[in-house]
Amino acid sequence: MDLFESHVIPLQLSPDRQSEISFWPAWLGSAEADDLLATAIDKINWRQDSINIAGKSIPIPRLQNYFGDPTTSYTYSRIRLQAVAFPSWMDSIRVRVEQQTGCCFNRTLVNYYRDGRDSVDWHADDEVELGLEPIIASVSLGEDRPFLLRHKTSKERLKINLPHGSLMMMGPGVQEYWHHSIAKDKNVVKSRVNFTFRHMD
Ligand SMILES: O=C(O)CCC(=O)C(=O)O
Ligand SMILES: [Mn+2]
Repeated sequence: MDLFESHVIPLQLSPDRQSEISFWPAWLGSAEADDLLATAIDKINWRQDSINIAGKSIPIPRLQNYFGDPTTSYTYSRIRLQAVAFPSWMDSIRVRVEQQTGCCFNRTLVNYYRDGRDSVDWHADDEVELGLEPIIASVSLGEDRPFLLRHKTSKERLKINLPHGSLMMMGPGVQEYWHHSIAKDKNVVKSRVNFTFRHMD
């Protein structure tokens, strides 16, 4: 496969430490991205999970599923996701993400934002299972939705548009110092699927 140069967006963690976001805006060609989007929507057994707030079960505003070694699971916001074995079509994307980034990824959380009413609230991918300073790579398909970053203490903000077929990678330390989110947008009527590639021992 062809490897592309990334755009590098420097990200200040603390006064004496910097990290970066690497970004490949047109990582997949549009026909391939179209196919991958259609396959993901059709083939993934989408889960509608709920969180418990004050004794009430509230559905999270997106569908999801989690892939990796099926003897393992991942828990965030008290939602326990038992891993599903990688289907071969997803595993080949995982391998290409590894080749492009030079990092190892063995787990994937996939989110399906059906329209602009779906979102993910401010959070960091900092669960202990992800290890110290996790590196997270993300492939976006479908509708453009801005990826928002907010520094945990200075509240500095950054917005990166993640187009159809793009690859983005958050470097070491980003989860410790920054939160990220996808905001609701009532003007968005089309869907978006996002794969986040992670590594767990
Ligand atoms: O949809 C995205 O781009 C971000 C998803 C995300 O942050 C997550 O699944 O942890
Ligand atoms: Mn995240």
